[in-house]
Order: sequence, then structure tokens, then C-alpha cells
Amino acid sequence: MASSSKFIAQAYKIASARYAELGVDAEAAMAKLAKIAISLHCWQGDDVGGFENTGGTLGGGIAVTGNYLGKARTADELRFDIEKALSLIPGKHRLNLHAFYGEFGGKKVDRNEIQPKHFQDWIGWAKQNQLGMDFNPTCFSHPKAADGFTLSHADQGIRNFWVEHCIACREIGAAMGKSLGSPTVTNIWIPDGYKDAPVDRLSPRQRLTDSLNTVFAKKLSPKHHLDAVESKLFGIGSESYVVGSHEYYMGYAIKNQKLLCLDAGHFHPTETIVDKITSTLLYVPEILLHVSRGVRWDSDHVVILDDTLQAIAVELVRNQLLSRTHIGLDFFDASINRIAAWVIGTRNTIKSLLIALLEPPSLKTAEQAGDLTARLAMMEESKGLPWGAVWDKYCLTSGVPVGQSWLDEVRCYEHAVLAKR
Ligand code: RNT
Ligand code: ZN
Repeated sequence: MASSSKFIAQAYKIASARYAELGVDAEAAMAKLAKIAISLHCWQGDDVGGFENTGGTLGGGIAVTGNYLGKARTADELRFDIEKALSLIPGKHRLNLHAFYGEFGGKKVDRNEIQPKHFQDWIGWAKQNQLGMDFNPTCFSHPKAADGFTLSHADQGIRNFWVEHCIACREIGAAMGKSLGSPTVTNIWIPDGYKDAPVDRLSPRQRLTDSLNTVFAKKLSPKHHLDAVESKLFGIGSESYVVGSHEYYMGYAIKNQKLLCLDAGHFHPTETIVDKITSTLLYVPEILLHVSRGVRWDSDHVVILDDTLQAIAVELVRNQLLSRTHIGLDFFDASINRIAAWVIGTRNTIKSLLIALLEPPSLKTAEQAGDLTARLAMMEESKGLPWGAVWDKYCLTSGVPVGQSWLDEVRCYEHAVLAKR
């Protein structure tokens, strides 16, 4: 049942007074929140399928499970679904597109031949919807990636093919950024690795460095375009060795002043990216986050409002790192309504930032005074503060459904649109 706006207003009044008592300005927190853009990943809408229509299956050691009805089959359907999701999420956000979502008019255009013109409809749509865009080379789900290697491949021909693809993607990213007036982050993730223990762990990494250096050889204006590189611990079929490990890309990003992409699901199950944010931002200009949720061996569950997500959000807010952090999402679930998955994960990411923005300053003062007892006490007590009332008010003033009422809209859309696909 939708909450009435009268109760929301009353609850907000009491909540903001309570926050004011603690030295927190709830209005100011909402104003700051409204400026934070989250980059929605297009690939949640069609199970990382892309629109090349080559009938290929998802490769690269990533997998989407589930068979929920209504997956987007065309770019138009995907855009329509993203619009629906965005209408249920407060704030102005971005779209994160993968290269194999280009529109090729039924022609076969191989990955090394893609051009900005294949993305004109996406760019036009983003402009209409006032969205910035981010971009990704698609170095998987392709015959030339079938043996699990791309930019670090031992065969120079195959390596060159992927280098060309990544170069083409940077040009496309720059065209997006230029025409949308906001820099596009083009993030390189490759699946390269071995199922079983290799003899030579070094050569593929040397080849990857050569390839990346060639990919990045052309300078692009940071006004339009930024480069990011993403590491991984293991994938399906690359359990024993991943060429682009965390240390590898951390070193590369620091040395070459690239953005480091930290995917929350790409580390050991008990290792979070929380400490990596302040550690790496001392040495790289900016970071890209792939907000995701690892569960045992899988890295891409829908983001929930858990301690890890909250810990990421407070790092960004407490240390004023939002301006150097690009927040992207990366999860895929086909066992539930795909639009609901976007809405749940994105709303949770925004909620976590709001909670961080509402943190009482007394926590920091306690730490600075060396009062660790008070720090722990306040940290725990602050979990019970009425942030939910501020969140409801934020949704209301942003013109999106409050509470679970967004689910009714998803259900209607499922009935009217998705069920007919
Ligand atoms: C894979 C990486 C990567 C992909 C997307 C589709 O493990 O996380 O970011 O999820 O490029
Ligand atoms: Zn990722």
C-alpha cells in the first residue's frame, strides 16, 4: 500500500528535527544526494546478451542464471525498460553501455570495426533523457575470445584484433562524452585467464601491458573521455589464474594514471573494496566502482543494503571522495523481474549514500578526541536514526514512488509490456 504524503511529511519533520539536534542538516544531505549520478549498467536488462544477433552465447567466465519473462530483445526494448527503471529511481543518473549493444542495422560489423555511428541512437536517447553515458569494450562472447584470452593472447593476430576493438571503443566513448557534455568512462575488463595452474604467469601479463599501452597511445581529452581498467580474482574457467589481477591493474593504473575500477565482487569472499578506496585514491587520479554483491563464488548479485555497501558509501562521503569516484553498478539476475533488479540495486546504492550523508559529526569528533568507546557507541546508535523518513521524503520530492509502491508499477509494466514479449 502506498504511504500517504501526509505521513511522509510528518515523519520527515520529526526526523529532520532529530537530525538537526545532532548537527545534521537533512535538507543539505538531500541536495548533495541529488547531485550524485549512478551509472546504470545496460546489461541487467538482457542478461548480458548484446544485440549483435550472432546467436553467440555469453562467454568470458560470466554467467546469468534464471529465466524470468520479458528480457529485452532489441535496443528499443532495452531503452524502454531502462526508462521504466529510471522513473522509479530518484535523481539524475547515467547509462553504462557495452560495445555489443551497438545498432548495426542487421549488418555484421565485427568488434574491431565499430564506430560512433553505431551508437548514435543510444547517444540521442541519452541526450533526450539527460543522461551521461559510460562505455565498455566487449572482450567476450566472440569466437576470437573462445579460448579465454584476448588482449594478452599469445597469438599476435588475435591480440591485435582486441587492441583494435579497444581503440575503437575509446573513440566511441570520446564521441559519447563530447556530445553529452560529460566525460564518458570507458572501462576495460578482459576475461583472460586459465582454468588450471599455468607454467608461465608472466608472459600473458607482459603482453597485456603491451596491448594496453597501444590501446592508450592516443591521448584523449579528459573533458570527454576517461580510461578505467578492471581487475578480477577468478571467473568460471579462469579459476587458477587471471592475467588482469588486482595487483596487476593497480600497478598499471598508478604508473599510467588511469582510473582503477574496483568491482565489489572481484575479491576474496571476506575481502571488501572498502580499504582500497582511500588506499588507491592516494595514487590514481580517480576510481570507478562496480557496485555489486558477491555471494560465495558468484560476483554479481543484486545490490542490497548491507554492511559492505554502507561501508563503501561512508568512505566516499566521509573523505569527500565523491568528486573523484564514478559509481557504476554491475550485477545481473534473470531469476527475478529485470527491471525490479535495477530498481532495487540502484535505490539501495542511493540509500547507502543518503545514510552516509546523514552521519552525525560526533562520530568523527569522538575519534579525534581519542574516545573510542564513544565512537563505537555512536556508530551503533546512529544505525537507528530515522534515515528512512528522509529517504521517503527524498523519493516524494523527486517525483518517484515511495516505499514498495514502485513494485506496483513494475508489476503493471510486466503485465502490459514484458509478458507480451
Ligand atoms: C566481469 C566484470 C565486468 C562485467 C561487465 C559485463 O566479471 O565484472 O565488469 O560484469 O563488463
Ligand atoms: Zn565489473
